[in-house]
Amino acid sequence: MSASPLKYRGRLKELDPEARRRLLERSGGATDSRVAQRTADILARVRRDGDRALREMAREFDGATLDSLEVPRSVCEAALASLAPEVREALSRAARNIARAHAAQKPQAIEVETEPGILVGRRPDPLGRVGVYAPGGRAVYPSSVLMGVVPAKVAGVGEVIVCSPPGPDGRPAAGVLAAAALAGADRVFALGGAGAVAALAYGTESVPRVDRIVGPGNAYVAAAKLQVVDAVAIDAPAGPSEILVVADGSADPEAVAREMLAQAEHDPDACCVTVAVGEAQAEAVASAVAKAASRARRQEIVSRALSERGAVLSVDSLEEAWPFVADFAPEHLLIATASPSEALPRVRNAGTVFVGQHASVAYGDYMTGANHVLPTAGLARAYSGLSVLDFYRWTTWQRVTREAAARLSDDVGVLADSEGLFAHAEAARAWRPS
Ligand code: HSO
Ligand code: ZN
Repeated sequence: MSASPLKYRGRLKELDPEARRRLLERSGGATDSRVAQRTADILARVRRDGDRALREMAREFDGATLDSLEVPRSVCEAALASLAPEVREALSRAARNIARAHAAQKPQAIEVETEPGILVGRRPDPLGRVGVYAPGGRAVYPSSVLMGVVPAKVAGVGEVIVCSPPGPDGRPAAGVLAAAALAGADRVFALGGAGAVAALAYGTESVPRVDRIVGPGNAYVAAAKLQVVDAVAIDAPAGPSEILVVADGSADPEAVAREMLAQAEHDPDACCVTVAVGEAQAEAVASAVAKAASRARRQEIVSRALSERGAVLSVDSLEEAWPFVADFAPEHLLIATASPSEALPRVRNAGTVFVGQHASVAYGDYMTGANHVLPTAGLARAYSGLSVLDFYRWTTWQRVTREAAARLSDDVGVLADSEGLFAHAEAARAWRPS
């Protein structure tokens, strides 16, 4: 039998504080001070030199000489046309399901009467222009382009711009271009890294500034997003992939192992953990993981992820698992128990939940219609996954009848006086009953 590829194997209760900290305090490296400094330099360069800086950076970082920063629509259409037919059809099916799920989540305008004659309302207005970032390199995922562009289009965003780093040929990956065309992106730019974020945040001669930037990226992209929040809205910071599986005795250890491997293959910094009821089941999962890891196609990435942060921990009962789920706040939670729907209400702080062992995370990554751009590093405590709501801002209002104004005047005058704001008091009292 092969040696355990896992960093931690034991009882959850007996996990030492250092190990627990390592599992719970994950981060994507965006706040690393060297990354932050280099990112700040890039942002300043793009602000100062605009397109010229972007061209220089394409040469420096991507080895690409760009004639034009923008990729013509015809090139994206051609990329879509030359996809293998089965890939194009599967991608279309994914886009359709994402559109359906997100259309059903569109927000509504509301108005409530807080007192007779006082009406407070709000209305969702689609953003004018958004940028969807799509990484290059190891994480070229056309599926992620759909996850950003389709909900934005469903929300009615005026203009959706995709940015993705060019290869040496000066163009982003063909799959990214194809997905952009399929999802209906309005414009595509061959721009990557912190430079792309700067261009979207501040605008350059050829890149228009946007109102919000979404989509995952490497540590530099994440750092850049955090540094431009005074100019533009961003999505939840997202780092390396994560999965937490909660398994009872009914789970097939091999199915659990497959799910661990599927997230581990994303990134050597991925964090993959199973909490299993009973030592015997934990042992069965650990050995299934070892077996699966030994024949993983993306061997190096998988082994590094599992040996740095992989864990299979046992609990005495399911009850013991839920507080750990809430503390861990995983990007993906898979509930592999006999009654997974009963467990769902017990879940706090998960980016997205897969209910039942056959609900493979891969289905959600590609096809169910749920969004796979999700908070990581425990941020699921407060942030939600990308949704149609990210593509609106709210306009609020208050309507006040003449009679209601008269009834507000005295109390508002009192509060304004008490804050020493006398012009406020005068404005309020002007509509006193005469
Ligand atoms: N699991 C990844 C998303 C993804 N999976 C893209 C396959 N392609 C992060 O949530
Ligand atoms: Zn995935």
